[in-house]
Amino acid sequence: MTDIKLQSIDKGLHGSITVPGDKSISHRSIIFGSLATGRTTVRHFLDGEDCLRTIEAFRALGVSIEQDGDTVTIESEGKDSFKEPLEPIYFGNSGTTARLLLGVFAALPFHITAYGDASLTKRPMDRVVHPLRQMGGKINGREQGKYLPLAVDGQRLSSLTYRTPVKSAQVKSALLLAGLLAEGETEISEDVKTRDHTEQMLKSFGANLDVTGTTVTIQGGQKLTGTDVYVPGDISSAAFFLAAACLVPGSDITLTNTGLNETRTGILDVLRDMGADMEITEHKIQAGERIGDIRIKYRPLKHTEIGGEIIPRLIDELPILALLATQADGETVIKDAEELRFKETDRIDAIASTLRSFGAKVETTADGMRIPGNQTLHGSTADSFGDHRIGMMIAIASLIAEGETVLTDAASINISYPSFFADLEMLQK
Ligand code: SPQ
Repeated sequence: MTDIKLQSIDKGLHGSITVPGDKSISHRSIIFGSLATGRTTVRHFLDGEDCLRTIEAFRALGVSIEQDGDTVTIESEGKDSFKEPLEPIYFGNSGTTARLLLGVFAALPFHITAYGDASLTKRPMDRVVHPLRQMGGKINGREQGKYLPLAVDGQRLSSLTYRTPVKSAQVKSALLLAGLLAEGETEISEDVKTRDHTEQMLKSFGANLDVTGTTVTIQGGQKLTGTDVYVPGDISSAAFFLAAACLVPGSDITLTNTGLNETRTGILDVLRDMGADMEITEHKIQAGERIGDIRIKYRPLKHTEIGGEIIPRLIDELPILALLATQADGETVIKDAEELRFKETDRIDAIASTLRSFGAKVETTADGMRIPGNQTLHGSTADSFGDHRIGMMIAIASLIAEGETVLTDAASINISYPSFFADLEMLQK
């Protein structure tokens, strides 16, 4: 447990930073690099706790993975060279590692047991376990396999045609991975498009897949070839500083080399809608991922309504958007975001209780919240509840709260943004 004391600031944020690599893309670079034959070099990899769990899982399968700062080199002969792990695999706090690797483990000829930390042990795994069982997967655990720890008896999987009942890129990705390792053609459809990094990366590792609307079709048995991956800055990490610039008068910052994949840029659409003073310069596409610089200057924000198809495009940004809403010119409504209840914490409750501890009014609903604007925040002792995004939301709130804020369990921020406080300090110079 680490506690950090924070104060409000009276000078705007200035300067330019590149936030660490995208967490979703970093995980996938290790997964696909391990499944591929040959060498994969990953640059600007996120050296955060969650992604390290994915590296450790593949090392336990015998894959050679070397890490030197934010460069990772994977040497693999593909899945046929994997070995049965001798110890249970630890997924830590990482939902992405757990869901995606269950899709891989289900298809390997091994017995593998896996477990997670206290938070992950409460998050539902049946959303991937049920469809994997339809493919012939044998996965067992508490409450019919709903929760970790889980025991996987790898099988030869058959193909699947499936419409996902939950808005989840992790479910889609787990099933595409299982489909890649299965026999026959697997077709996954979703009602609303979720982040598509798995699809982009499959293509850059040489796989063929068809994407038509919100349906992805993949032929099993395809071989992947190692490649080089550059991981763009994580827009979900950038979001905290985009918000800080909108909150602290006089701010003018630029976040360079940030991922601009359209399935992740809902936050930019909402900020524009709220009247943010923002300029985006897109300069490259690498391995299907759009990358560019975002310059943002302080300007008071308007209230808004966030719901419908945009939700999966900004799901991880809702904690920081809720903080912004407290400073907008009227009531902001967030709806259709029931998935927030299945994250590292129940984020609807965690956001509300955190903002209330700063003295703000928030009304929660089953799938979102209503947040009045023009609220004065008062420094508070606030716990991250072990949730990195709540921890960073508290740190940004402290910049405008009257008096001192004490952030308890600040270490959770290492999950996705180990250099968060160093970057915040840099923008205050
Ligand atoms: O990996 P984890 O713990 O699930 O991380 C979170 C986060 O806030 O970093 C969610 F708690 O991001 C998920 C995201 O919400 C990462 C992700 C992915 O990489 O595929 C997809 C989203 O989850 P889901 O449940 O919508 O598939």
